[in-house]
Amino acid sequence: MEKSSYDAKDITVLEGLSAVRKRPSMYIGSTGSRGLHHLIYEVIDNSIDEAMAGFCDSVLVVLNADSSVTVVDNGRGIPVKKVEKYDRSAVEIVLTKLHAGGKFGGEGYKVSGGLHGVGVSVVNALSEKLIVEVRRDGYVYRQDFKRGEPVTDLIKGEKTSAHGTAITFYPDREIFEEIDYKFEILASRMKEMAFLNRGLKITLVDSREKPEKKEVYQYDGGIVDFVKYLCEKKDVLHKNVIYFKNKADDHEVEVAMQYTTGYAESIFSFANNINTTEGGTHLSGFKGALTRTINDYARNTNMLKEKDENLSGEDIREGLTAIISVKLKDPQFEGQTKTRLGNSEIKSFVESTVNTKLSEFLEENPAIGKVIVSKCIEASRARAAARKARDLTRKKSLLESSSLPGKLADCSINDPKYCELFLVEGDSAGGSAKQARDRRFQAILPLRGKILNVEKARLNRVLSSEEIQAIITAMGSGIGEDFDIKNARYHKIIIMTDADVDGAHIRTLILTFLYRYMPELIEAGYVYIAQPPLYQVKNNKEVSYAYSDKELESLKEKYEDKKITVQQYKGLGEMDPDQLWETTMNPESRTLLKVEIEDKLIADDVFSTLMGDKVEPRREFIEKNARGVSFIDI
Ligand code: 0RA
Repeated sequence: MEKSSYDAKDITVLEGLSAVRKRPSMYIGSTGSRGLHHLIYEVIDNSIDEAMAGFCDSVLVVLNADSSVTVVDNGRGIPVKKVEKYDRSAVEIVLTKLHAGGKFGGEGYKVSGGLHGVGVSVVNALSEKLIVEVRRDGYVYRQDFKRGEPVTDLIKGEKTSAHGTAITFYPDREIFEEIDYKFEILASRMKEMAFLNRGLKITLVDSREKPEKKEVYQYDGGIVDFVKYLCEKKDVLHKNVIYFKNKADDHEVEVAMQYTTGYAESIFSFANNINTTEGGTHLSGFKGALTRTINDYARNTNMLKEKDENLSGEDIREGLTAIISVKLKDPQFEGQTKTRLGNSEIKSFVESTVNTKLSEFLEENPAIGKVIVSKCIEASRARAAARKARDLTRKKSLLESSSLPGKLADCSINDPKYCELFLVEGDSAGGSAKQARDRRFQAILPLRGKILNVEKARLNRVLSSEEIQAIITAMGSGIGEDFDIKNARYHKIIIMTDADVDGAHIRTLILTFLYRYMPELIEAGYVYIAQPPLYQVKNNKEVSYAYSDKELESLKEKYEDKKITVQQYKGLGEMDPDQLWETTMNPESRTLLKVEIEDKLIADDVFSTLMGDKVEPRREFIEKNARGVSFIDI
């Protein structure tokens, strides 16, 4: 009989873990690197929940040499008693039933219900092997699983007075494309978790390396230490971080903030330790209260006169680094990536907390109040000047028939979906690219020399830079408050610079500008980096290209006994247009690197380190990352 629709039997089957193995991406997002790391977060989140509930102060994460991962905590341990309804231990239920964890957990705040929120059973389903060890009620208990199915009972072992859970899992090679954990990605997340849970000790060990690598994160200052850390590479406007917290029955809030002399707004919000990158009620409560409190204070102290307009939210947030962390019993996550907090009660709670506590702080610290308000007023003046300049350019564009930059060689197709804009370093490479391109859908904008470092400049100066103006008008999508992605004239913007130090610098300058002023382009996946070859290898008439030293080595091996000539390309200009087309621009044969923001916090940090005022952190960063990892891999 042919089956055309699901019946009741199918649905009960789907409740088990086989559904997870059939469609892993539905549960963990992907079976690539992100999904793989997701498994680790899922397990850790359960340990963090124990910490938030006050039962756990230490978590150990070990990346084992055999590609397994062990997570150990000193929480209560998963309950070992039999659950009557299923006639199995709670341990087994938690590890084999979807969403079972919460059912035994009681009242506390939870990370594990949030972004990841699928439960350790999903990790079990996607693991070749998983071993759980529980220390609880005086004994050690152990159970083994294979691809989500128990292969032993829960076995009671030796006596112990300790308590906690240890889970070791082997991600399934049938499911994951590649099993390669990235220490730095895990490290930054563990660090974040430690900042958000004051006092919690998180240890990350990489046993794949000899000697093994070990880092310990533990911050007695909590999010105050977080803000200090984020500001380490910036010049601050006042010495101490401003901090306040407030608690009610079902929720609590903590805010830490510090003004820097810079121009970027670096505010990060969290709900139950989940980075709410889409913001939400807690963030808008904070922003509203901040704007109101600073304006009130500025008026009360007569720094804003009666005739003056109010300072805008943007003026007030310029140069501000802040962490807003709320914890709530019943978080509602909304938005495309489920990272926007929806609970409406939180907005007024955060608002009234910030209104009260920040005005108190300003009253008690008038010297700090003064430098902050002065900075905001300065920002407001600069913004007014920028607006004037922009209004002028807008008028100009109405008057002139073509307002596109003169240096732009535009493409002939009008549909942005198919159009590509190449930002090319230097006029000579720009010339080759213009000859090489397919003019139907590829536009070329040559940029002269180093563009302005926007990390060190305010909007009005940014807007008066000729090269940046050219990028803005060519893209057509506006900037800052005027930005609208719907007006983008190209859906691919491709940065094409030389494969040398200068090229890397120019690429970083362009990325800094895009990240700070048009982050939506990056988020939409419109920004790419061209990959020109580093070498040309010739054997008689056969020409091949190497895009890395490794590729060069394997080409040399391939032609082991034959005569070859190797030409190293120092710049795009050394390639003739045909070669440039074939190796770097032709969609059929090129590779492009898509720029993605894995974590805004890391990105913010990287840009302020690389492009900010302080020299020492930059040197350290470059020394640490110069080999292998490149800073565009964020
Ligand atoms: C269910 C209920 C309780 C704790 C846990 C699960 C739990 C799960 C994991 C996973 C890793 N570490 C964990 N720690 C605890 C509550 C236990 C109680 O009420 O005593």
